[in-house]
Amino acid sequence: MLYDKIRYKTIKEYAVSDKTLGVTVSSYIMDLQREFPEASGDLTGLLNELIVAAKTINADVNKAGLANILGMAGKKNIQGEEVQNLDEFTNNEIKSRMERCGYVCAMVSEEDENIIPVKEGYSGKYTLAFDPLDGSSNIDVNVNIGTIFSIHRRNEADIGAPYTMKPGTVEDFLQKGSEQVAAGYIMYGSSTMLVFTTGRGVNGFTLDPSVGEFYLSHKNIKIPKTCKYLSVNEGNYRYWDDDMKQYIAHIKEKNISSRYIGSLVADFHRNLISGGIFLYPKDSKDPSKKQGKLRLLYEAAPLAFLVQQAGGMAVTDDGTDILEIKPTSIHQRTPLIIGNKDVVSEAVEFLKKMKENRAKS
Ligand code: FDP
Repeated sequence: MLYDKIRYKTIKEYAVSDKTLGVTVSSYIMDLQREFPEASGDLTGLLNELIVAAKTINADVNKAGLANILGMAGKKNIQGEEVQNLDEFTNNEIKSRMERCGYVCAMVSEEDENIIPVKEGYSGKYTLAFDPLDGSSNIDVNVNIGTIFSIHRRNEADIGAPYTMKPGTVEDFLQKGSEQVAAGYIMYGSSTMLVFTTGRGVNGFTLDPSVGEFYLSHKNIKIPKTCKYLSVNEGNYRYWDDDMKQYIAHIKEKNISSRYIGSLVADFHRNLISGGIFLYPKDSKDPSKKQGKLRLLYEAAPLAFLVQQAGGMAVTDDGTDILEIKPTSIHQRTPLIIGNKDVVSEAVEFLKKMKENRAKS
């Protein structure tokens, strides 16, 4: 009894106690589950499986240079991009771990054209969409890369008893970002971090490689009020529309520094911790990517959920809330403006005014 009282502190108690340092991610997730006595434990199980995958991927990423797994795998993915060996490693690691965990009904990965079925008899009540290795153009140059994930409950009508549920369908994935039950990323960098939300704030956990465990290191992350950084690929300037060109010129007049890594997870993480705005607008560079480069399901929506929980905001370049977009296909792309709420709102206002002025003239 005494043990129970000491061990099973509520999240609220953790939040006011400095003893949170040293809390492992699995114990944190179990405590979250205890706040929902009716919970089946499936989400806990799913997150724990993902964490194991993350640790394995981390090990692969760390020894990439030694194990000769850098470089191209010699084929293109469905987005027409070169697939790198590490992309394949990470994609296979997540797929093989999740396909028989019993918690997901199907998966969507950036690297697979169609939805990925799970093993027969293992269909569960969640969907998992993921980008196994985001920022892959940075792999060979030892710059931060990451895994992004987004979890929804599958369509309610298909949730049944364990081991009897039907396979997942594309429809299960065509849900708004606002309906995510959990989302986050693992960033492989100078230290490896897991940052995630289940809709009760954002917390960051840092991997202690000597122990092989993620510990709570960034409690209840809130994006700072001051927007320190502007992150955008200005190499695309000539492909932007005039409104976007003018907005970027406008924001550069402010007290802001430019930072662009070219790994979404790393750019997002820096801005989440230090304050900033990240933009990937639509451009005319590639006619097949009319809606920008980033994908809604496993890039924009999970990061939008995180930023919203951290007090920020994510929209498209016409001001649509990313979390309110109902996808029409699993690899849908979207323009993305994400970061400090005030600055993102101001960007929306600016772009709206430009459009109105153009309509008038
Ligand atoms: P990458 O192509 O290297 O995988 O969507 C993928 C992504 O990287 C993001 O991580 C990153 O923010 C963006 O594309 C970088 O694109 P640009 O090189 O066009 O700036």
